Amino acid sequence: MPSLTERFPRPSVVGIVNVTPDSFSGDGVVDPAGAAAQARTMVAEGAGLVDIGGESTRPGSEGVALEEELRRVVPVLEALGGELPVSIDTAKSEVARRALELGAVMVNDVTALRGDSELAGVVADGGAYLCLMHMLGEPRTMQDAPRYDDVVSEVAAFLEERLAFAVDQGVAEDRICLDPGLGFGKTVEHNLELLGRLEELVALGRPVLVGASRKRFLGRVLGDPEALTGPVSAGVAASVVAFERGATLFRVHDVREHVQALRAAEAVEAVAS
Ligand code: HH2
Repeated sequence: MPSLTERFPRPSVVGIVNVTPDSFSGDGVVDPAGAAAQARTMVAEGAGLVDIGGESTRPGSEGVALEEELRRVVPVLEALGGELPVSIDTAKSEVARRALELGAVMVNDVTALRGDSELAGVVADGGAYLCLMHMLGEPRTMQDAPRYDDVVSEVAAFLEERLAFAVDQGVAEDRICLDPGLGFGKTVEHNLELLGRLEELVALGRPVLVGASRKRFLGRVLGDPEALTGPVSAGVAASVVAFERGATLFRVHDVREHVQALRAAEAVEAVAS
């Protein structure tokens, strides 16, 4: 199996397919045929991967039971029949195991292998790619006054430790990417600092995935202190900023806009380097 960078070269766009009734951006689709159609459209628009999730992790959310999460995502994976490159957005080993059996190639775990003790083994045995994300606290309470002394060095230290853990558990290092977890236990300033100093995470030596798309900090930057989402345009800007600082993967709701913007940014980089 190729390394993550060979399979998903910089920049690669990851399209978000939320099979949920309660995702923060209101984009959730609950019928399997609709979700599968959305995934196909995203790949046709240039996504290198689609990230399918059956549990919202928006601030304040409670999580869903295993049976319900399986009931949401398995029919979508079955409808796709292994024909698209799929990542499964889950912290549960049983959901990951079923998804890998049904053709998924990556596990995107927002708990960075701190939740389900069997998940690392499922990823290692399945030879899957893995995304390790930073989160302070848990979704229910993570936005209650998050504090860091230096957010970037603390996130970097966390990701370095989780990377070592995953490798120790048998996951091949060249299949792992790292994610600062924008919006997961972070103030607006923390998110901006992570984006602005992203090189410090890229320096850890693994591809970095960034998920700024539609997140509330973008709406708040634009002057609405109560915003629960941000506009597509600000998300595209955040992705381009992250690309310029070395990010490889971009987890987004609006694939076409990101593919176009990143192509332009790539063209600039190609002549300027
Ligand atoms: N963000 C969300 C969910 N999963 N995974 C990674 N690796 N990085 C992220 O930034 C990330 C993620 C939240 O966005 P979304 O899936 O659109 O919303 P919800 O969790 O409410 O379904």
